[in-house]
Amino acid sequence: MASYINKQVIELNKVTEENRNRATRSVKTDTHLSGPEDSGRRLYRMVAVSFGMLCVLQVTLNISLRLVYNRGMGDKTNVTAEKDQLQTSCNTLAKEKGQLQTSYNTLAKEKGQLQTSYNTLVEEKIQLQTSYNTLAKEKGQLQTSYNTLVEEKIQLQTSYNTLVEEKIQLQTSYNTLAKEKGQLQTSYNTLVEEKIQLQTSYNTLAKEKGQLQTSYNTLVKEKDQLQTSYNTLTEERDQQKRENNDLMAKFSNLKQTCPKGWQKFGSSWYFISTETKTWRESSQDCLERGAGLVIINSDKEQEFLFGLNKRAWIGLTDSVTEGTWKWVDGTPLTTPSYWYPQQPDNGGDNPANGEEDCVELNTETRLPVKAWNDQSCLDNRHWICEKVV
Ligand SMILES: [Ca+2]
Ligand SMILES: [Ca+2]
Ligand SMILES: [Ca+2]
Repeated sequence: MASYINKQVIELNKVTEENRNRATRSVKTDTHLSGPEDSGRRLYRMVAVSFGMLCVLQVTLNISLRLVYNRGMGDKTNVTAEKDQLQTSCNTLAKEKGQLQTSYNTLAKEKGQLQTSYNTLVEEKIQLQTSYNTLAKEKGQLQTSYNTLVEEKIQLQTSYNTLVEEKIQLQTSYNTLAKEKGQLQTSYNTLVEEKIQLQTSYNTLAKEKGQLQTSYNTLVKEKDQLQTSYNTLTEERDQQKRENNDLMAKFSNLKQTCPKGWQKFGSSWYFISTETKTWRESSQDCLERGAGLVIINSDKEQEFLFGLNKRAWIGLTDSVTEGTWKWVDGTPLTTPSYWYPQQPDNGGDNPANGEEDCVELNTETRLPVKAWNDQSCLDNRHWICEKVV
């Protein structure tokens, strides 16, 4: 019986030792693997379980000792020995309990430190989380800025490429302009030289012009004096000529005799036709004779012509402008005029008469100073030519 109890005590010691080691390992493992709060809670639980098991063992030993004691007092010496052993075991267990209590206190203290560290870490974690969020936000903003910058860079690159192309074109234009400028400069230099030469020529010409102008003014003055002298001489010459002509005409008139078929009256000769023609044919005949259709200048001439007793054309017509009578030398009809009553009538609105634009001397009337009638120029009449001598 005693040996059996010893065996049981030894096994209990083994189990207790094993449990204590396992509890220690478990506490260490939990301390490393879990948070400080969970690991402390587990440690507390294991220590409580160990104490429970020790109490159970103590109760079991007391029951066993009571049973052994009840079964007999036979081997009292062995029982005492066994009792001592049990007492020793109990002391050992109490000692171990004290050690476990110490370990527990140490672990509780470490748990408090770990809890403090944990809280510190949690606060740091929160701060880090806050910093992380801030950084994430700033990163987002930076990403947006980066994207914007990338787009701007692309646009700038495009602008840069465009500017490079424009620069090349401008460079080409510049080279062309520089070439043209060189040519223009050459032309300009040539023109400047020519301008200097022209200026020299101009100065020479201006000087010569001044001299010529002086000569011209002198000549103009002399010319004006000569012109005045010429005009005076011309006027004197014409006057002399007119006087000579008058004298010659008077002398010739006195000396000459009329050609055959002409009659002389005053200072004129008159030709009276024997045949009849139209007014224009008659006028042409007079021109061929070196004369013209008669122009009547005075009552005496009118009376002389009336006395010839021929119904004949005279040199008066309004064929150019109806109602405006002119003599064949272009002079207009002024007084005196010798129209028959109610003439000129331009045909008197009688279609049978036609237009009446030429004047005849009608000797069938009785009054010599009222003997003119306008008649159709196409009618045939005698005619009278006059030649002033
Ligand atoms: Ca006359
Ligand atoms: Ca008329
Ligand atoms: Ca008439």
